[in-house]
Amino acid sequence: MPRVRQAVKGKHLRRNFVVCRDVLRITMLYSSNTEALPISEVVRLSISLEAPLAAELDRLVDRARYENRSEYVRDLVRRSLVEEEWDRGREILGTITLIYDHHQAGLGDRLTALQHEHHANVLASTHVHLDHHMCAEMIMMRGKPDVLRHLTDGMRSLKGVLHAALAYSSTGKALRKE
Ligand code: NI
Repeated sequence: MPRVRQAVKGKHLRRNFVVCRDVLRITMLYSSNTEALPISEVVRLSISLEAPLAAELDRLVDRARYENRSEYVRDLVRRSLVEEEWDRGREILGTITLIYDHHQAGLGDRLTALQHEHHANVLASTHVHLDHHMCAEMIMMRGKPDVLRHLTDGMRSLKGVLHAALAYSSTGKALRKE
């Protein structure tokens, strides 16, 4: 009986393998039709840090609830890549968060007009009514860093806008080169 079970289990495993192989083949074909994703090779690095700095690293890893140092360092590198994209003026992704008083005369129309002027950059926006007076709006944008900064500054300077923050992110192109 154990032998039969073993055989069934083996067949089951083989079937799973075939399915996995087919999925892999489909994925590879799909990738070759778009942009091929390189299969990442993991490189082991050894770095030297002074003891206090190493302790700080471990504290940061713990505080950010990473599984290990490698995960933390990977994200540090990715964060630097995103910063580099912004510094070099590449096409990036950014989200503007606005807090404003909608009772301010004409403000809603001005904010809408600014977004229409940048319609090619605006991907989506979300409006939340915080209370009787205050509104929050999140505007997801794609474009050159200067354009997004200029738009954020333009919105911040409007009377009634109490906070305008631009969160930096990436289209992901630079991050995919792993
Ligand atoms: Ni509102």
